[in-house]
Amino acid sequence: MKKILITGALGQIGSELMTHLRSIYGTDNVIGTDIRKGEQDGPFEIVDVTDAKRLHEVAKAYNVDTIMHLAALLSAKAEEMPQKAWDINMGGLMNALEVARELELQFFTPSSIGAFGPSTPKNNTPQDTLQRPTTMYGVNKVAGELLCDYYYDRFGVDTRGVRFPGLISYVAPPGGGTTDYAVEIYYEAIKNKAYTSFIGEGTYMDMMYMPDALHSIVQLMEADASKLQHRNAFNIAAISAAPEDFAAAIKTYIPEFQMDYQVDPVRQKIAESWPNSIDASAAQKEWGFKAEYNLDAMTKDMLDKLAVKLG
Ligand code: VAH
Repeated sequence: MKKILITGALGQIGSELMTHLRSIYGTDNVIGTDIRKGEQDGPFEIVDVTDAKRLHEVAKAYNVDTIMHLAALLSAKAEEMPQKAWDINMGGLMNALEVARELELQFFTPSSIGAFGPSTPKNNTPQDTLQRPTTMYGVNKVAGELLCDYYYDRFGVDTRGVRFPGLISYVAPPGGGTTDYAVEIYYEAIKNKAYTSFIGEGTYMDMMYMPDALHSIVQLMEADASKLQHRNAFNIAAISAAPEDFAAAIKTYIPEFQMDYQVDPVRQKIAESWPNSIDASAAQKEWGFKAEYNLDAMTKDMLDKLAVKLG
């Protein structure tokens, strides 16, 4: 992996992954693409992943050896517009896989804890288990996992992926996700010392600080392929927490912080269909995955960084 094209490069993961990869492989070796132009300190192209021809053209023109496909609609947005979500999440994925097959590229795309459903074991969810998600996003993620396995088995494309928990970051805010509350709470803690959570008390989900997510992508992509038994959907995990756990962690730094609840039934239903905690032992065993940040360390870093960012 040394010349990389990222789709969805202006999104929550993409924007930080672009910077992270450029710090490792060099700015000119990481080409960002998205449906709109952002301010860029390196190569950037406008690409809509539903335009197969354009995606192929850009990958070929830059002579990349890797595609990191991040462009997607997240869970809550996908429930608002399920047909469009299918087009983007599945049509875009197929186009990206076809480019990887035709140009013989290494391939990364994330799955999610959203690939599990209400009938999946909720606590310490196993790597290999029942996956009957009840959201369009979850259907997309399970189908995506299977499609990436197929492209490896049938065409030999070196596809790899992880099931991300809810990701928390202070750079590009998420859009349209169920776990977005865990990002918003930090912004509101700095701005107003108060937050109204749209996810209810006692609703546990697995979460992860963005630095751990970025490190896991590079670690997996550079791992010895012969050691990988689960290529496209490694469970990874860091912090199993509910809204009240975030509030308590914030209060240790901002004692006057207050939280109340105004539950959004759509996102609450999605959250309740997902696991409470995830077993990441396969990733630990096959490629040495290890999260560095716990809830307290993430909270301290988020509040420090947002205090500067928000002035
Ligand atoms: C979402 N942040 O909320 C994404 C993620 C596990 C959650 O997939 O849809």
